[in-house]
Amino acid sequence: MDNCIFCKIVRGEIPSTKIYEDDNVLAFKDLHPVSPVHVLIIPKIHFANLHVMSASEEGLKALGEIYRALPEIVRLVGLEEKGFRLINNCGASAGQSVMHTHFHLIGGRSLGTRIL
Ligand code: DGP
Repeated sequence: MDNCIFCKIVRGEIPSTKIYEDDNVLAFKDLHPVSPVHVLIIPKIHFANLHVMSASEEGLKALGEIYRALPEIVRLVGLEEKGFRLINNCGASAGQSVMHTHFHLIGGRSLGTRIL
């Protein structure tokens, strides 16, 4: 996708602080962190959101690749013992501002028991 910010990050056209990369998955630091650890995990293939992604075999495969990479990403950011929150905002009214599926990996401080 030519004008997608995260596709540009995948292609190296916009700089990012990479945490993890493999053939299918990229993890990089969020530009506006809300916690000491705030990493975005994305599929390299463009899917507009999680709902769209989950509706195709290609998307389900890409989701599997993200979950396959998750333990290593968590290890790299030092959250294995501390724990973390994994968030996906799906759609504009859920707060999704970049229309390329991404998961927020958040941790490094107490996040409390409430989701909102
Ligand atoms: P969401 O609201 O769920 O769509 O989250 C989008 C996140 O993407 C938001 O926390 C800020 C982050 N972000 C937006 N543009 C860039 C960028 O160019 N680089 C990086 N590293 N993060 C970005």
